[in-house]
Amino acid sequence: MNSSSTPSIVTLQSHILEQQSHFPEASGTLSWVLSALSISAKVIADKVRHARLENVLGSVGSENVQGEVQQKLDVIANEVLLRTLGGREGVAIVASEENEEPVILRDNKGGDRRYCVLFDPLDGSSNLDVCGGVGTIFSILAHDRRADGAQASLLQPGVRQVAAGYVLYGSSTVFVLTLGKGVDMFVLDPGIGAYMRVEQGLRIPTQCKSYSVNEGNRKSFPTGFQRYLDWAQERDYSSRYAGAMVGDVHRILLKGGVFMYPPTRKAPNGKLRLMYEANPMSMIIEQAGGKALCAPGERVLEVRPTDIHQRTPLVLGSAEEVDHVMRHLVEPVR
Ligand code: P6P
Repeated sequence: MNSSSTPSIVTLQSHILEQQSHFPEASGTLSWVLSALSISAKVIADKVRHARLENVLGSVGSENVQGEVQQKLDVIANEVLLRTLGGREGVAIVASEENEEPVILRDNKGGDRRYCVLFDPLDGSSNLDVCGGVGTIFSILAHDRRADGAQASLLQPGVRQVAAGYVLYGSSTVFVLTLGKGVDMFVLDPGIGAYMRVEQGLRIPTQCKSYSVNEGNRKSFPTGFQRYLDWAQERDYSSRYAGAMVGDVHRILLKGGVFMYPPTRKAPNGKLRLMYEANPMSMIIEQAGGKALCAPGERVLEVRPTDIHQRTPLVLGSAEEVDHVMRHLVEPVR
């Protein structure tokens, strides 16, 4: 095999520097922020893999700002991210699912561009005790120095994200990233401690007869969703639901299909958080050629946020599959 056909070895770090080289005016600040996320994910992956051995499974006996029981690893993963991002000059503010208020790391002095990083440190952590897939989801916004306080700088619509991605701690540790010019996928090689690029310019299949939703809530879904489920089941759609968004969405990114968290009686605005779950995942899916809507004709990424922990209904995945859902939401299908 001659050298031109031998695939090059590209790590996440070299990929980030390669992308930075396309922006001559770039100072490298964003690259350093992404590097902190990469290191955090390695540390979290190690702690997830050793959780049962080091007896850090289970809950801490308290609830987070969402009123959800905090797992011990939620707190540990949150601390890892706060500490690594805190060490990066380019990070002005961080906001986490686990913290009620944003953490202001640096004031507005200094000329360099800075960033806001929002994250769900360990999404789906209730799966940990049963060795299910869990993940970290992150969203990066340019810090708005003119904004009046942290909340104002954070409350930007998803279309303003400069980068977004997730890490899936599953049968392997997968890092999926978009910088606004397509989606790239990396797998951690634990032997050398580096994320190796395995896919560049990922495209989501345009259709796949598979949906992902918690059907236990079916009776409290708006009737349009119930009509869609009847329609899909009459056409032999398969159902896949892991109860952890990162694993469910990753499967759809690679295989196609549609993921939904509709409004329910318990969560009338949907359960998923806009700023650090729906927005980053929607950017990934749209960058891969899919769709992400919160209602017919309403892109998730265009929602103007009013609170960093606000929730949203969500339908995302293959363009054709999202269309099938939306068609049933707007009118009864004859
Ligand atoms: P339910 C995990 O708690 C999470 O935030 C997402 O990862 C997941 O998609 C959803 O909630 C699962 O919620 O109500 O189906 O258990």
